[in-house]
Amino acid sequence: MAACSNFCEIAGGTGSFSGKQNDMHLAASIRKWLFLFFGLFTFAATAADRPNILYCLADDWSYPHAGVYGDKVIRTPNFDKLASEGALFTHAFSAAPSCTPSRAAMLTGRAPHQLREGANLWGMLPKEFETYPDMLERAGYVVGLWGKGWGPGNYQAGGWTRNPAGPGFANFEAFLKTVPKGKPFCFWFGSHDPHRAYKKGSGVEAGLKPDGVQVPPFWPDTPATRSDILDYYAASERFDRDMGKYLELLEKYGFAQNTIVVASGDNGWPFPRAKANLYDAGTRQPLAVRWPGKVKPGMVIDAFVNLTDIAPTFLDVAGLKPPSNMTGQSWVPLLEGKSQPGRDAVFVERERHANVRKGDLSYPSRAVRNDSYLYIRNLRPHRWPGGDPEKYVAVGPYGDCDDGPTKHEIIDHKAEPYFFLAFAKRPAEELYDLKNDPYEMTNVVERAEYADAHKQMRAKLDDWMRKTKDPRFDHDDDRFDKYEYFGNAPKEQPKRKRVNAQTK
Ligand SMILES: [Ca+2]
Repeated sequence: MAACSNFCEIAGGTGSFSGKQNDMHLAASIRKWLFLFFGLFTFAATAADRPNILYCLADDWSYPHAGVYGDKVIRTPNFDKLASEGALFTHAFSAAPSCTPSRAAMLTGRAPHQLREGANLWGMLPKEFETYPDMLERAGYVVGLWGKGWGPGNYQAGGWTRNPAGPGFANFEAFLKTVPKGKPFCFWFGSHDPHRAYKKGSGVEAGLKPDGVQVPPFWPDTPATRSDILDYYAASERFDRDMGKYLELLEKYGFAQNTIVVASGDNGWPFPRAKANLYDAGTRQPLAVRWPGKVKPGMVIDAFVNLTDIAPTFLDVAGLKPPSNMTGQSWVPLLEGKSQPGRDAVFVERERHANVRKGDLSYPSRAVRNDSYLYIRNLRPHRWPGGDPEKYVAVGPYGDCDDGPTKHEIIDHKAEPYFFLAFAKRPAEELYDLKNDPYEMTNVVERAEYADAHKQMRAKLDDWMRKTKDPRFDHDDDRFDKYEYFGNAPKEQPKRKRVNAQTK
């Protein structure tokens, strides 16, 4: 029989054996064959149902700057709608308060300190670290990117022939037209907003009113600061409007019901004591996920999540098992309303941000944040946290902080306590009691009443650094200071060759 001969070939049978052993072998072969047949059938069924993935990523957008979080000034109707149709996260954090390592962590699902040169801004991502777009592409997804993907940095130096976030397209619609019928897609919308520079007064021009602005108490509350915040808000609103156009295109092409949409920023807002710092203003992120038919509309998820979870989440959504070397964890259980172990704290870190210290030095720090405390360990406390007071290479004095009116309000007038909080040298350890000090302004690490909390948080961080093989767990390991910086070269050094390095 033809069917039998096919079956026998698949089962590996030769027809030359007999008796009990033969029966057993035959039964095992049938099981193997049935497994193969139904296994393939199941895979084919799943493949057809695999959702599309759209990631809308803002650049330097902070929590809680969206209407849905209660901000009374900023207008973010699209993010708010996305959250109301899906899940809103209240405790999402980027892995690092800096574009390149934060994006590298999203793409690889691994903590920046595991990514060698990938831990630094303006570095490179070694090709050995696989990214989720590549893995999804191998599994049959069509992948694409618009705007800022992984970076800034030099992806060619890492061995890549395209941005690690995927191949670039002129726009989302052009990409959608290339997706063959029946194939799932995964797209990365990398907005350049609300990254600086801003047109001064653009917030007021956009109709935003300075009166309602909540100025964090670690900045001077002046008209210049308020105006600077409004300019940042106007740029954030532009991201929201652009995201709205993406959502409209999903509707237009009939993809809205079978696409999971995720929206977040990559690191905190570009202001003093915010971006490039491990305080919440540098790491805490807006995050909403819409997944029709899967996520209950209006869900609010208070569990602690890290954007390192992006890669394992997207793989899980696509029916793939995340590799065991990923430190991130899929959000799918949380999105299904289940609880998940390990969601009571996040770990954040920073290495070299801009090249702003003599000798190309980093300002290495690690931190653990839970509901009660933020504990930060500054591993080279004799260095300037915001960069040297004299310009070295990038931006200007204290150049880890992007240039802007709020920064000038502080450094031009040496305004206290703001200068101290943003730019002065910091102790080796910081501990903030978040219930009593939500803006993280009073370091209580040396107070006797916090001795137990200090000990517990320190042990948590030690455990994480040991478990994830953080090179800085060896206090003398300075490898992150020595990796090449692919941004502008210092004046006293010859210009390095830069290939297609991104500008932002
Ligand atoms: Ca950024």
